[in-house]
Amino acid sequence: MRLDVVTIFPEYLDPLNVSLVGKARARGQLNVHVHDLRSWTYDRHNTVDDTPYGGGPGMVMKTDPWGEALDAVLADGYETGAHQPALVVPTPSGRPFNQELAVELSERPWLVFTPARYEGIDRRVIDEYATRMPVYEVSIGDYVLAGGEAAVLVVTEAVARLLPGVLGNAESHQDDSFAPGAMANLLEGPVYTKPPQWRERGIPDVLLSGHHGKIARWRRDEALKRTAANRPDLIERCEPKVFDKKDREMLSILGWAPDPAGEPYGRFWRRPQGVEE
Ligand code: JD8
Repeated sequence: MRLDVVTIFPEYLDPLNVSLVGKARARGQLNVHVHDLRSWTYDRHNTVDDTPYGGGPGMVMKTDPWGEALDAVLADGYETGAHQPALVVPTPSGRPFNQELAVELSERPWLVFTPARYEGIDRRVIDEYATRMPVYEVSIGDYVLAGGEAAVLVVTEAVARLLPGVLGNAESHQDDSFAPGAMANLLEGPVYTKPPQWRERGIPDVLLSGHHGKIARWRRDEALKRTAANRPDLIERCEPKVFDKKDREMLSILGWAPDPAGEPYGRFWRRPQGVEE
């Protein structure tokens, strides 16, 4: 996979030289090019922004630097054998980035990221390149950042770890939480390692029992507890058939029951406080 990033803060992307993405680059599994947008400005101040038509706060990123940058990046990619580019535009108004979208992006041969600053990029730039390639406008969460570079780091890591051979055998993404189609989309439970005692704190006995069935059950129960507490929406979204008898027992303890109005195993719903089953 080839990744291009056009930004006014190229140094913001330095983390792409280390850890999982850095190793993938070193192995040739990922080909990353970071470009300074100001390389395509020709005035004394290397201007990339201007006041918004229609007035309003802030500044808008100008068409010409982006158009020249993207044309140059695309030409270089094609010349070196890259194909089927897709534009990835981080924006708070974009499609929520999730594991399903990470999988979709990981299956593409070439991603061109356009992290903006200010109030964003003149819309005509996106509209222009949407005539030539798929455009993914993505948001990494319901909060406002000052620009799109952090989103590029997030999306790149989530995508890179899905590329064949990037994760070692011991780190498979097959059982990821949030993996599309996962049997039950639950959050990860707690993890422990040596030493067995730390500041008067020990390890749950079951994890030291060597009983794999009991360990698996304990881990599942802990995942259910954590998901019920932090992301009840993920439980409501699960097909009830993904929960076995023991899951249902734990869900009932946690205040969940199959929807009495629906099919015998309709979507789970939470019993209102104080209502016994
Ligand atoms: C790109 C400029 C700042 C946004 C005026 C604040 C993503 N989940 C996310 N939150 N924020 C962004 C994001 C913010 C950006 C840009 C992404 C470019 N800004 C602007 C509009 C309001 N300022 C994001 N992914």
